[in-house]
Amino acid sequence: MSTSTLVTPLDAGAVRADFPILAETNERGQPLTFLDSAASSQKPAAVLDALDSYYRSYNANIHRGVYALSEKATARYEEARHLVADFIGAASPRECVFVRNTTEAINLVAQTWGRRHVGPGDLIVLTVMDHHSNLVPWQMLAEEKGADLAHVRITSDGRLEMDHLDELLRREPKLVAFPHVSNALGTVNDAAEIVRRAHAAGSLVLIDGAQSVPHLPVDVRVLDCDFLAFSGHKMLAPMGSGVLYGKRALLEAMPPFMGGGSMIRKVELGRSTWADVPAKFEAGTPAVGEAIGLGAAVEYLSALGMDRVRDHERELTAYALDRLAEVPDLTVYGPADPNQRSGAVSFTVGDVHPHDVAAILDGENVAVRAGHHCCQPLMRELGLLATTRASFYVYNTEEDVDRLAAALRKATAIFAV
Ligand code: C6P
Repeated sequence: MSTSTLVTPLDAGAVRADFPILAETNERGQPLTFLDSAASSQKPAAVLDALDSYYRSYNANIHRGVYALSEKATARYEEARHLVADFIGAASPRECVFVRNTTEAINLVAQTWGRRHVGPGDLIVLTVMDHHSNLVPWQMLAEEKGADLAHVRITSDGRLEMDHLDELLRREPKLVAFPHVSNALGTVNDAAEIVRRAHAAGSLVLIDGAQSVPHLPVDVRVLDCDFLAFSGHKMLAPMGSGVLYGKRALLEAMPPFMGGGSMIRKVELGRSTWADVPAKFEAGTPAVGEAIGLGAAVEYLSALGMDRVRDHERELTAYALDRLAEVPDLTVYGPADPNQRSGAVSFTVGDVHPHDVAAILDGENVAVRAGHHCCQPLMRELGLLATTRASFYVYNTEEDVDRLAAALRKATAIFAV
């Protein structure tokens, strides 16, 4: 994790100008304070333009047309794969499979690598803080195969209990899968250390990067993870763009996920052989414009610099934690140290229902998320049904945090907390 002070800070004010939606006001003329980027980020003009330009000027199916338009679309789609590979430090673009989102990426691994390699009595280690997307696919696999699941416990401030991880690793799990950054607690887990320990125990490792790849520098060769799953829509790219990174030898040895066009080498009536990776995992017509949009998003983030993105969010989070501490009866969950957490800040206000808090904030055009954040087991562990969550990104400023704090004070006054 970088604590660089050498780089010039990110100018969030200037960044905002790149996001047309942030200039919108609601019907009461209130500016939009968008604090729900952990659910899905806004999109800069560069991404909107890339999508628009694909559909307006070179929309065509890829990999099969022998005409200029299709060749251009194919080239841009594969260019986007190169950009993504560079962004996460993959050894080759072939290690990056385009999928719809993190959920699909994890299901792909569970249904291909998992079905082939996990058998009765085998152990898969997950964590109590996992999103449903990294719980349910493994539950489905475990049920089918008679395998066992175990979950690393968390400390009272929402960090993984590394001693418990070590205890579970002594059972030599087939796979350890965990969130790099928790969407509900904001915890930044020490991914490199978890990978090191898991590999020493002979396990493969899948990192759920849905909340890390958009927000901090992630290099798969530094982390040495076997798989990394992430969603484009949380990192400035269009919905329907996502990536599964896998080490090439693993991807090559895995059976296909879905069968159909594009993923084959030769089809006979009774049997087929498969294309090379990554095409083997990209059955059917892909989301071409969306992948090209992801390429544009990655270029945009790279130009900002992921160290600067991380520094900006850390500082904004520190500022937010101070402002939120001034709101009566407000409890923040997750680590107190901004160095150990992301800009996803979950909180409750007295015993006011988190949805009611979010509704009052919406009245001020402050957009936050309320609910279990697809982390029901974690909420149960915290003794909660739900939290309200504000989450920050490159375009958020201290002014946004001030508006959040002011709206929260209004909520506490209304509910007489
Ligand atoms: N979290 C939120 O927190 P998809 O829907 O496939 O793009 O991403 C799923 C996912 C997986 N892992 C983590 C850690 C996540 O945070 C998410 C998505 C969103 O608001 C929606 S629940």
